[in-house]
Amino acid sequence: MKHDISSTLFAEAQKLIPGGVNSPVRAFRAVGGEPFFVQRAKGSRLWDVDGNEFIDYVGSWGPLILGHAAAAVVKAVTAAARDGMSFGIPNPHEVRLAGLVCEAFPSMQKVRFVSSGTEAVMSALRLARGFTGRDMILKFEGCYHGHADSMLVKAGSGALTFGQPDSAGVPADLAKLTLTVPFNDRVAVETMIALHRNEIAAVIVEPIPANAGMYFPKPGFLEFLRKTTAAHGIVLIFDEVITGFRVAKGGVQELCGVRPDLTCLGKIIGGGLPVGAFGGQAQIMDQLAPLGPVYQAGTLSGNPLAMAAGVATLETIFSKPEFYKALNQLTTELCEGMASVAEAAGIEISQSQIGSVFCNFFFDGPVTDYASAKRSDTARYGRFFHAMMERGVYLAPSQFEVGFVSAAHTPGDIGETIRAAEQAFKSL
Ligand code: KE4
Repeated sequence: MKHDISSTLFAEAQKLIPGGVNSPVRAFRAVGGEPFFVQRAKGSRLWDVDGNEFIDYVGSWGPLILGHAAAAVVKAVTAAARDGMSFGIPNPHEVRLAGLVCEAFPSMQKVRFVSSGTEAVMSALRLARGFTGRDMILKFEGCYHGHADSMLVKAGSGALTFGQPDSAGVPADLAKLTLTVPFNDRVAVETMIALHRNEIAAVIVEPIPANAGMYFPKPGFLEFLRKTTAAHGIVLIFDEVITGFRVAKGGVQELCGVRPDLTCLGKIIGGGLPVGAFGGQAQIMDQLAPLGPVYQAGTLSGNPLAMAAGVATLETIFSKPEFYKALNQLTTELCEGMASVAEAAGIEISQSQIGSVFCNFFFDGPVTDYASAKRSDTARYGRFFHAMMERGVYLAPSQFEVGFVSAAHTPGDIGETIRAAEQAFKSL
């Protein structure tokens, strides 16, 4: 595969940008080799600067549920841009997007927009601390909630990919305020809450962890978290940055019926532009400045172009009653096909899928938590990743990320991917 121009660009990038990338996982360190540079993308496809074409299952890590350069989104952003790029004063688009988000998430009586998932989580944690007057946060090993200091403790995603569950630069005194327990472990949660009675401000969880690959809550676990946090005056935060508008219009909380106190969103609600959001009960949200004592702000929060992209994305989804059924069915066909060809090639994988999110662990047992996910054969995953790239399919450049199917993917894409996987598995 021709890679000259990407390689030249990467050499130049490394002189100017640490690691040559603006986010670590993009450096391909987990799978080896060098990243390609994208020239353009449309629908389910990416073209790199050397002219190679790929079926894309990363989709910018989740935002592009409609596919790349979706017509409705491009039209909305272009029109918004003609009216000005940013105002730093309220604009109609942010009110419209707030309405769509709160319609889809009944637990969100109010919402505030920010510019990334990290910023949404950071703000939600400060809000929970301000609302409760408590300092500690309880999270789950392997869950990733962005790179705010408090969250880089036994984190997933890039932090896990680099085998550095704890990041340098996070003050020990701050890290002490973040408690971590194994996901799905009720006893550990109850023990930690008993040990730190009246000290824990919030429990934050990815209701379906998707940053150490993907695994699922045991039946009743989320309901247990809801009941236990409510009993102890602890704010329950669902980090639905990945799952919001992805696994269902109303995220995991729509599927399981558990209502958190606060929810963090990102990715899809920005349609590919920088957006995050956090929201929940009005009595908590109204603690935020300018109403209350919890300060939170942002120059580009509610940016009209990002809001317009989010509105166009959500309105497109809302306009199609069968949107998720069709998308999820196509993803199931992909997963079943990949599992079948892996088995035929004698390759053991442990596959997880919900909606249009999937993960193929190179591991011969069930993956039910962070510990089992970490036992995956990451070297074999790396070889599979490159074998698929050679055959025109771009998967996540890390075993500890997930894949996404978009509404732009076609049955033809799925068939082509399964045929590529058949050859790739045989080559391992
Ligand atoms: P951002 O700050 O990257 O917009 O969102 C942080 C975040 C928060 N919560 C969850 C559940 C997330 O998955 C993320 C970010 N996801 C990663 C991919 N697993 C972003 C990709 C990257 O770091 O480059």
